[in-house]
Amino acid sequence: MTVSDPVVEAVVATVGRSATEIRRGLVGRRGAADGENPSGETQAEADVWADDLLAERLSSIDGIGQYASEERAEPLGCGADPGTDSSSYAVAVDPLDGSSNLQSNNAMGTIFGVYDAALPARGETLVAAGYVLYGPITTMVVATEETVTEYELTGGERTVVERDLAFPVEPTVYGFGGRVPDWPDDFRGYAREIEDELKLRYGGAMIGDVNQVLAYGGIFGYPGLESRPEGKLRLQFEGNPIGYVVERAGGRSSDGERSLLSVEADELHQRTPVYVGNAELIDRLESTLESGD
Ligand code: P6P
Repeated sequence: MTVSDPVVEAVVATVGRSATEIRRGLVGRRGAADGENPSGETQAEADVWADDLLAERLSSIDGIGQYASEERAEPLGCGADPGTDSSSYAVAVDPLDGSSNLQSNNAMGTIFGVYDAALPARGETLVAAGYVLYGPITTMVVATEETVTEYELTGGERTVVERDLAFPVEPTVYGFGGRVPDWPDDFRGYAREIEDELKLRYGGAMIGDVNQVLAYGGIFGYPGLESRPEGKLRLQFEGNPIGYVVERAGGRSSDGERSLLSVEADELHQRTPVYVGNAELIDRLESTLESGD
């Protein structure tokens, strides 16, 4: 099933085709590269390689005016300025989300967001977003204005496995990042409630954890920490795309106060607390953090 917007379809098809190659290319690229990404994190060889591969292919799509990624300090200009020319979008990518899981051979992902605005941009300007999950099976979830679709990827082709993907009504699992002693008291109180209600599922790569929440219902969060109130995850490359997917599937996203898609975007690599899940759980979280209980 293709996406109606031809530029978005070209992005989705390119990411889907590249995912098979990226998965194969992880072998032999598990070591640390020489540099750090703009967030100051050590890069894996696979981070740099996947970013170069996606940059070359996505920036050559007619209608893509900017390519930006977690691995690059600045966006790559590649055509008409996004947001001004109606047919020009910006694509923001986390080429390998959770690449620290390479060492332990655990799930990882590729995240993309298609913005109808120059980057950095608010999530409300997204026209599509999605992610690839490198699990036992390589799957891709794509959200557009119309719907949310899950595909299985084999040999560069994508096969629909679920149309109109919707959040399960009953929440089952939760996963919260950061160290417990580093959680602010109000979040820790909320986490204790959730621990009594749901099952822990935390794998260290946001895409693996978010996909479990989308499959089983529940909540994923990487909170603002005492040591780092802005949290760890990046708004442009992780928070916005995942917030868009979750909200299109009938869930909610939040930075603790508001939808992630409403958060002002001031810097390309700005971090934000990220919470996504069943609406009731997110509503409860925001009430708790607001009251500071
Ligand atoms: P921690 C991976 O490095 C990542 O950016 C997300 O994919 C993941 O949710 C988080 O960081 C894991 O962080 O502190 O648990 O290693």
